[in-house]
Amino acid sequence: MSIEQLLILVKPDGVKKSLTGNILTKLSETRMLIIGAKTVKVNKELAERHYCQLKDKSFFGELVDYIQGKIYGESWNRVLAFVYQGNNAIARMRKIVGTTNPEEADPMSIRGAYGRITTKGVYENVVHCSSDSFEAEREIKLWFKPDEIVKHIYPTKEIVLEKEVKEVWA
Ligand code: IDP
Ligand code: MG
Repeated sequence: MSIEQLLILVKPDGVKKSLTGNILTKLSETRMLIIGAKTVKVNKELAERHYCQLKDKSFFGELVDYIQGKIYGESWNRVLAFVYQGNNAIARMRKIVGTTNPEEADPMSIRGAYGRITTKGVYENVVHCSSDSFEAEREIKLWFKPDEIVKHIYPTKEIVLEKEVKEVWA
């Protein structure tokens, strides 16, 4: 048994369909800890970096639009991002999340219950779940800063920034 962390995203279709509560309830069956959580408006750069391994696929452009919530309009162009931690977390979460194609996913899984395939052929499968420990580390470091996560399994370092422009409360 090994302690793993992974990235879960409630994708824009999950946010728009108001499925966040159902999804988190289902994921809580694992008794894993949420160690990071936030709402993110996804820009093109983040979308492309998140899905960089799929850049040669025919559906890449539509996938990048999908994770940005482009077809859903201004109120819904966001995702909810979570870092979960637990024993063998990735395999256990993937099981509850279900397989990539929502039509083939176990109907009791999140993707099987709530996903759909659009007429353009995009798998709108409601949630993202890291696929292995290598991807989990890459994705967590892409989406979260160390101070947004309350437990660290990857090393961090301190750097001194000068002339950093930062938005603060006025
Ligand atoms: P995963 O999300 O189960 O890890 P990946 O192969 O990493 O699956 O694909 C990322 C996302 O791209 C999927 O969750 C799904 O939204 C979309 N996708 C994957 N394969 C296809 C496909 O063959 N057609 C349309 N969309 C796909
Ligand atoms: Mg994947």
